[in-house]
Amino acid sequence: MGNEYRIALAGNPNTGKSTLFNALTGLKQHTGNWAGKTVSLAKGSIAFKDTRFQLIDLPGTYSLFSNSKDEEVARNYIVFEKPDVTIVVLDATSLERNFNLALQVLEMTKNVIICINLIDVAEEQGININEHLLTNRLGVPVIKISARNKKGFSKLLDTIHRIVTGEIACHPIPVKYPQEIEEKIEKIEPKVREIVGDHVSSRWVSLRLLDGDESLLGEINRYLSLKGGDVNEYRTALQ
Ligand SMILES: Nc1nc2c(ncn2[C@@H]2O[C@H](COP(=O)(O)OP(=O)(O)OP(=O)(O)O)[C@@H](O)[C@H]2O)c(=O)[nH]1
Ligand SMILES: [Mg+2]
Repeated sequence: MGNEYRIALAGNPNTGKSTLFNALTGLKQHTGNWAGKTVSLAKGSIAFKDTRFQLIDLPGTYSLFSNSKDEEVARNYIVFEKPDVTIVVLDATSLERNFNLALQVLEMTKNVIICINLIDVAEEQGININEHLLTNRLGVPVIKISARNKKGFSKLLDTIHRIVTGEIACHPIPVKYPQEIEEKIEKIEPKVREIVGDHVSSRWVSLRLLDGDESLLGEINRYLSLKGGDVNEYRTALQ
């Protein structure tokens, strides 16, 4: 058996992350029809072809800033623990709302799969989703599943496998901001890149610096000091 790859499950509350996690790992994470059930990181392992995937069930969040402990836990895992693949689980019946978080994840990390769950409910409601069009628009694989009915799993597992083995590459589209913000990013980003290198997305850090996210700065400091860097250089870069 070869490497074990870490695969994180992110998404809004109640989109079926734990249902998917349980179905794939055979474990019994708490699930139910209310938000906020998963509060800490659950981990479970599965074998697929010549590899193992360790799945990490993250708390459900509506965004990935520093608004709550759950958001920090999910964000820190994606940005600093750097899973090999992050699966964003979306509710097929509320795609517009769910895409907000998906786009945030696409800014943070490259290897992303957009997993559109509850496709059974969407089909009942006559909602048609063109996953090929979405894949082309987003630059990462988009896969429709029903976690409860175990539909779409082989395609999902196969896609994870193809990403970790380098058979397919993800090129997430950058979210474009108004010109005023883009100009600021352009100014800050090269300096940020000098400090973070490839450890963390420099565009994402630049955006958070523009937000004035102090709690994130503390986290980055901790992370970089482990890697031998210093966050005070960020503050200088901002001036
Ligand atoms: N019909 C249908 N229901 C589903 C599907 N997947 C999950 N559900 C239901 O959706 C509800 C929420 O599922 P969970 O797995 O607990 O959702 P979660 O994303 O882990 O929620 P949090 O931990 O609160 O973030 C449960 O009642 C599941 O049975 C699906 O594919 N189809
Ligand atoms: Mg859950």
